[in-house]
Amino acid sequence: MDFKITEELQFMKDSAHDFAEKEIIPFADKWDEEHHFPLEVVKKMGELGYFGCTIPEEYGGTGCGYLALTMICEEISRGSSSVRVAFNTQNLGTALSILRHGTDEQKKRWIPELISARKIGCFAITEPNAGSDVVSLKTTARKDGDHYVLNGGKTWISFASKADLAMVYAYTNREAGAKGLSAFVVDMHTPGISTRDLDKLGTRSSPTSEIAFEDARIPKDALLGKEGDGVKIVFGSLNQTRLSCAAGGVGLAQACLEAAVKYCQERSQFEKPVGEFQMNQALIAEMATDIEAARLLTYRAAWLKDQGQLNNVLETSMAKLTAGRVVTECAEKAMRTLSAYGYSTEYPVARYFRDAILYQIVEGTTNIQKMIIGTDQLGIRKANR
Ligand code: GRA
Repeated sequence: MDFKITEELQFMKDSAHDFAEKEIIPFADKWDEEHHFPLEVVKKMGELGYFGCTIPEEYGGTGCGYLALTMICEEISRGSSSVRVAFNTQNLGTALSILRHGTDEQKKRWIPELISARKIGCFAITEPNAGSDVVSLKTTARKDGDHYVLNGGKTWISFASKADLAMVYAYTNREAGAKGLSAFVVDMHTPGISTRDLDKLGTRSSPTSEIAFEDARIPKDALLGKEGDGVKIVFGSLNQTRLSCAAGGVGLAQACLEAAVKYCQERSQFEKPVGEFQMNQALIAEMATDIEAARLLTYRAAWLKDQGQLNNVLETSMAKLTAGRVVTECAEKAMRTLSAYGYSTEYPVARYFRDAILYQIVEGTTNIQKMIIGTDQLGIRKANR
């Protein structure tokens, strides 16, 4: 077992750390307050190759791997959990699915645009009545000559209102059950597609929207893979997008720890720094230890993917479950450490607190991760299929 991080990986992590310090952290609270989507920063990240780690050079990527992406994603999320979402919209939930299931022509056409962030992506799975239960989604794609006609509605879709391209999951054959689900790469500027932004508690500089498809005609070459491949593509994709959530949770938890440590060192009460009090020391110790455990699970899930095990649903769910728990606990502990200053919107801890709970909701709730892991361990349904 080799826990050593290579010099190359450490360099990439440090560079992303510096990028977040300069380009994200000074502005993140203001963006959050104004619900501003920092498109220019996402584009810079694209230019720097942050979204190309899992994509080979022939399609414009760097090919440096899942662990590299995880470490970069962690550092970006330490700066702004909202900006972290771009790893999924530009790569893991879009470009990567095209790489795994698309034709050479589709790969050449869409992947370089997405990973460079010249085009903004999104992926549309969730619907008002289909959240945890993915296969119950209702959107349809009816074949009509050289086109498919999309009808239905999606909700809680990150970046949808800013997106040029969307991975859309829709039924081409409702009677066939899960085998009738298909995946499409859709031009979001197609007539018949509209979006409406939703307001939310946190992650406010990442826009989240509803999408309506009303007789939206998309060309037949928008189909990814074959008709009926949708289930394979969507579950294969969720197992990669969950990695960015695990990394994002770790990064945000790290920000919580750092804020608590700084406060403990700077704030004095009863004539000594509050870090001298054992109850605060206990909080810091718990946070640091839990974060390291979540980080190790996350790096291991990424490392397995680098070994070619992209279907490591069990290990990825364990990492996501743990990171989701740890980040919410760390946000609460940071809040307790800073108390009134944590609650004040003048410090980022209030933002961390609002952003943290998302990691128990997105990409499969905490209960869904427990279901995946529990049913695997009980021999009911193997997670790594
Ligand atoms: O045999 P079949 O033809 O009926 O197919 C079944 C199965 O073989 C079908 O799916 C197939 N399947 C898979 N195929 C390939 C299942 N898993 C895989 C796989 N890994 N690879 C139905 O399977 P099932 O076992 O009966 O599944 P289920 O009981 O219907 O549901 C399973 C489960 C609950 C785990 C699943 O639906 C699930 O993961 N739900 C959570 C949904 C989720 O994660 N949504 C996230 C939305 S996107 C998002 O949050 C964006 C956030 C952006 C950001 O912040 O990053």
